[in-house]
Parts: sequence; C-alpha cells; structure tokens
Amino acid sequence: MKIAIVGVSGAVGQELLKVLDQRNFPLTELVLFGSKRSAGQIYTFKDKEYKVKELQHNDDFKEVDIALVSAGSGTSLNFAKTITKHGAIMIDNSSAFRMDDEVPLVVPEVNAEDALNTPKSIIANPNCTTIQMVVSLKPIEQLSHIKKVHVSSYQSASGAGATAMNELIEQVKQSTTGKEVHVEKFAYQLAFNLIPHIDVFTDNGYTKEEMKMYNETRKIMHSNIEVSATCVRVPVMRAHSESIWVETEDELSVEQIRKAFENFNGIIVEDNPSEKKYPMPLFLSGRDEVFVGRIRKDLTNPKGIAFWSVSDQIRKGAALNAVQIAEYLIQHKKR
Ligand code: 2RA
Repeated sequence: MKIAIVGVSGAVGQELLKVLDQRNFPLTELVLFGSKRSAGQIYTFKDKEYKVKELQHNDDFKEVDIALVSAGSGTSLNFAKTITKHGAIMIDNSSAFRMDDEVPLVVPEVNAEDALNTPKSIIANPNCTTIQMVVSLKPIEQLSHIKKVHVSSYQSASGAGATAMNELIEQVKQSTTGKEVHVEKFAYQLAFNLIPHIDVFTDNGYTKEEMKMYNETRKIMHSNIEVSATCVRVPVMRAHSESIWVETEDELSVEQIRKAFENFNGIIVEDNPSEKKYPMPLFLSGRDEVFVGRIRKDLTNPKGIAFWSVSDQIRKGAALNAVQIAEYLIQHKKR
C-alpha cells in the first residue's frame, strides 16, 4: 500500500504524518510532495527519513494507491488528473471538489459508504466546522429527522494555518507590551478580539465559510436539513467550538439525546455543569473525538435541543478524517 502526502509541510500535512504513524496505517511505501519551496525538506516517519519531492505534472503517482492532499484548492484543481491518472484515489482536504456531484463528501461516522462511489477517483474531505457538526448531528438524526440547525462557530487560529497560529501568539505578546500589533492573516487583530468574518461574504450576507456549513451538511447527510451559521474567528490555537441548536420532527428528551451521544462512535460527552464539566478547546487540542456538553431542551421550542461541541480542527477537522476515509477504503474496497 503506497501512500502519498501532498502538502506535507503544512499544519494538516504534518498532522497526516502523525495520524498515519499513531494509527499504524498499513502502508508499505510513503512519498511526500510539496511546493518548490518545500522540496528537499526531510521528514521522519517511523524512524525513516523521507525527502519532499516537488509536485509536478509527471508520473510520480504511478504506483500510488491513495494520495492524501492538503495543499489548497488551486493545487487540487491543477493536479487532480496527474494524481489520479494511474489509478490513485485522491482524498482532498481542499474545498475544490466538495460540491462536485461526482465526488463524495465523506465523514466516516456519518456516510462512510459514499466513499465507495468515486467516478473521478476523488473523495472530498469536508470543511472542519462541518465535520465536527455532522458527527454530533448524526445520532440525533437517527432518533428523529432534523429539520433545522442554527450554529455559531468559535474557530481557532489553526483554521488559517500554522502562520496564523504564530501570528496570534505574537499579537498577544505585542498587545501586552504596548508594541504595535502585527496583523496579516486576519482582517483585524485577533488577540483579545473576536472576528465575525471567515472567508469572503456572499450576496446573501453569509460568508463562504457559513455557506459551507449549509451546503456540505445537506450533501453529507443526504437531507433537506436547513442550516443557518455564524462563523467567528476567536483567539484560540487549534480547536474549534460550536454552539448548536437543533429542531427535530419529533420531540426528544435530553436523556434520549445524551444516551445517543454517549453510544455514538467518535463522540465523548462532557456534560455536568454542577461539577463545571463541559468541553473547552484549551484542554481538548490534539484529541481525536468530538466532545459535546451543555445539552439542554430549548426553552423556546419543545422540539428544540441546544448543545455545545469542541473538536480539534487539525485532527478530526482535517487529517484524522482523511485517514479514516483511507482506512475505510482499504477495509471495504480493494485498493
Ligand atoms: C478555517 N474552516 O477555520 C476554515 C478552513 N480551515 O479557517
């Protein structure tokens, strides 16, 4: 089983190496690709050194079985044919193919079987905020069809990449020493601030990030579910949080929802307010699961349930989900 990682030098690329190692993914060969700038860098995987090759339009993917790609939409669009032309399956972390009808958009806990239908040999990894949310929605949908979702996201700096994480740290230092705060990766200073603007605004007043939560959730859940999102950047390093309100067809109890969460693979319930037990990003970075808490009936709607969720944006929100798709493929499809 030959695996390629494209974009290995980025935050997600580095996490892909860690996840493949930690899960003992059954690869026999590994090849790393990057930009001209990253070419030549050396990374270690299971005590063996691998040199990054520059991604080019050639036959480098001839023997590759699965390519894990996290290098931006432009690179994915430009190199999809080069990556897949010899038979490799491309698991793409960019938004390039997510809404393509011939490309499955997959969260294994929710719609794994969709990964087996790949007319373009491409499987799209959803946006991190969508992944985290649909994992928490699936157990509720299994109890009663979800009609509406309102969600506010509290998105960490890591969503904008490793440079953005470093910028946040520098901004905190600069703003506490009275120095001028350097702002580059975000529209405004993020330290001690909240920015209700991720990606670009569309004609309906929602941002592209917010419309991803609407469009991707409907595709993944094969549902007419209505999603209204407000996506906010917050001064947190690498775990996203979401405040989610759900309306279901039938009235459900908190106990039913809690039990469904507790029995669902990939979810951990942290919900005991009297003991100050609820998920927080500071303590859950690096974890694989989606953590849920603050589960309660909605005061305004007997068919409404509100809850809070936290998950690591780089792991389950990107690298882990992609590797889980690859694991599903090798368990269910000869590759
Ligand atoms: C963000 N979800 O958080 C976007 C892309 N990772 O910036």
